[in-house]
Amino acid sequence: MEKLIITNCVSGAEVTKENNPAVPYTVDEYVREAKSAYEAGASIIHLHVRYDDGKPTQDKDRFKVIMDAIRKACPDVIIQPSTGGAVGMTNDERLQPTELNPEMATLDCGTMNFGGDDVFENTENTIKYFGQKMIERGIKPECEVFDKSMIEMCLRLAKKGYVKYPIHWDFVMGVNGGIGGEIRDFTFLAGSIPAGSTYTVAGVGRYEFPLAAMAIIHGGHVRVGFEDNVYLSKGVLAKSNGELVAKVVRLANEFGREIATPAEARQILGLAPLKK
Ligand code: KMH
Ligand code: ZN
Repeated sequence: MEKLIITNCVSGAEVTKENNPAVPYTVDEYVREAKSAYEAGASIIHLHVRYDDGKPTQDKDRFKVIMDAIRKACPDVIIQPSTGGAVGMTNDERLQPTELNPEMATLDCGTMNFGGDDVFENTENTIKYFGQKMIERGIKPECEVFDKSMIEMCLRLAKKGYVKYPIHWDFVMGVNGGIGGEIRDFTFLAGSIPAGSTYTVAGVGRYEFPLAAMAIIHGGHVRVGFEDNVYLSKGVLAKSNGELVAKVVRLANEFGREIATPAEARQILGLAPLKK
C-alpha cells in the first residue's frame, strides 16, 4: 500500500484558544505548532492564518510571514493554504494566498450550512473561478468535499477543464450541515471517486481518529489538527498538534502502514520535487 500522507490542519478559522489554549494566533505559535506536527510525521500543513488577536484573515502579507516562518522551521514541508477562509469572506479575499504560488491549496466544492446557522458559500461560478485561478498559478487543489453531492459537482467541473485529473480529495466528515462521520459515510464517499484519485480523510470532533483508522486501512490519507478536533482522547485536550499527529503515526504503525516523508508525499500527489 502507498505510504500514508499526514496533513496537519494547524489552526482553522473557527476554533479559538477558548477551545484549546494551544491554538496558534501569533507567528511564533504557528511555528511551534507546525513544527510539532512536522516532527511527529506530518508532511502537509493545511493553513489558515490569524492576526495576533486571533482574528482569522486571508491577508496575503500575513500568509507570507507565517509561511516563511514555517518553512524556516520545517524546510521541506508542503504548505497548503486554505481558500475557504472563514464564512462570510469574499471570493477575492479568500483567494489571496494563491498569489503566493503555493504548491497546493484547498478548493471547496459546494455550498452548505456550516456548523450551525452559517452558510459557507461556494456557488458553481465560485468553484470555476477558484479552479481556473489554481490552474493558472500551477497550484494542485485539494478538493474539499463535505458531502457526496460535492464530488459530483467537482467531477462535472473537472470534465469542463476547471480541475485537472488525477483529483486529490479531502473528505471533511462530521461537520454540522455536511455528511456524518460513520463508517457507512466513509464507504459511500470513498466508493464515489474515480479510479486514479487520491484522498485524505478529515474527521471532525469525535470522528477524527475512527476515520483516520479507516483511511489507514483502506489506502487513503489522513488529516488531523486543531481545525478539526482539539482532543487527544475523550475529555483530554491535546497539548499540541504534534500529539494528534503522533497518535495517527501510532495507529499507522499498528496497521503496518508506513508514513510518507514530504518528498514521498510530493511524489504520491504528482507535485514537482522541491528545488534544492
Ligand atoms: N473555515 C471553513 C468555513 C477550507 O479550508 O478550504 C472552510 C474551510 C475550508 O476551512
Ligand atoms: Zn480549512
